[in-house]
Amino acid sequence: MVDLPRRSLLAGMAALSASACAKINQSESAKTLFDAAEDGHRTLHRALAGKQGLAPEYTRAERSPTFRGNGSVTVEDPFYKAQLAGGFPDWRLEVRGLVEKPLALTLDEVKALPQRTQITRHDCVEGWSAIGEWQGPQLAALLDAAKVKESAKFIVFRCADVLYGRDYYESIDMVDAYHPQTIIAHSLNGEPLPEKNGAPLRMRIERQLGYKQAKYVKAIEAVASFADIGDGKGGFWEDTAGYQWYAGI
Ligand SMILES: Nc1nc2c(c(=O)[nH]1)N[C@H]1C(S)=C(S)[C@@H](COP(=O)(O)O)O[C@H]1N2
Ligand SMILES: [Mo]
Repeated sequence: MVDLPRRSLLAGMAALSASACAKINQSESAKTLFDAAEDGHRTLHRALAGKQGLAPEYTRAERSPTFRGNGSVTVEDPFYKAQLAGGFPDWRLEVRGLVEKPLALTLDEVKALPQRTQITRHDCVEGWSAIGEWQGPQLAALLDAAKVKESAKFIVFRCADVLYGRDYYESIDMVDAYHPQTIIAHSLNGEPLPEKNGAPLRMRIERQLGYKQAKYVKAIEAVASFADIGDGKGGFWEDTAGYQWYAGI
């Protein structure tokens, strides 16, 4: 029952991004239509899944033997490189923006929060999937600790890597930010995250596609709008390739 709408939505999205996306984006009226279609997809997806519906979880036996790296698989920043070599002793995860209590947490502090472990399937628009076991605190715990203000409407993830000359970033709305399966993971299959998969911390937002799963997260920012960030579309691939901001599976 649940699988059927999920598959047809994914197939529909793949068809849309493969064929129509680039052309549709060219005219303003078509752009409005495209946005309306995206809103429609979000509404439909939320209606089908329920506001806090869970993405499927799998057993340990179903985990993929290897979890490939995609997009950036290394980070060039010298501070990052030095930290990676030493186990990230001086790495800080910032929680900032529209919050009453900005935070700068060590990796140990992130690991000391209540943890969630989930075995989920990652779907990349490029046409591959992998099942992995992720562990980390729920994003909600960090947002609650920082006391996010009422005026915040989105959460932006700032990453340490530069891809094709641009800082990678992503953003989600508050429904996904507080979703129980939205975690900031420090481990994959029981081991600290390898560099290729986003060490030391990467997002898991399980009801959305691969490009939303920001790796190398150095800051979590609560904002009222992402119009002034990057090209204003809410993420690296949204800005550079016209990918949909809401990438529900
Ligand atoms: N910071 C950052 N996050 C990123 C990317 C990236 O290049 N940089 N690539 C995205 C894409 S397109 C996918 S499919 C997944 C890949 O995650 P993996 O490398 O762990 O397989 O990370 C996403 N998050
Ligand atoms: Mo991807």
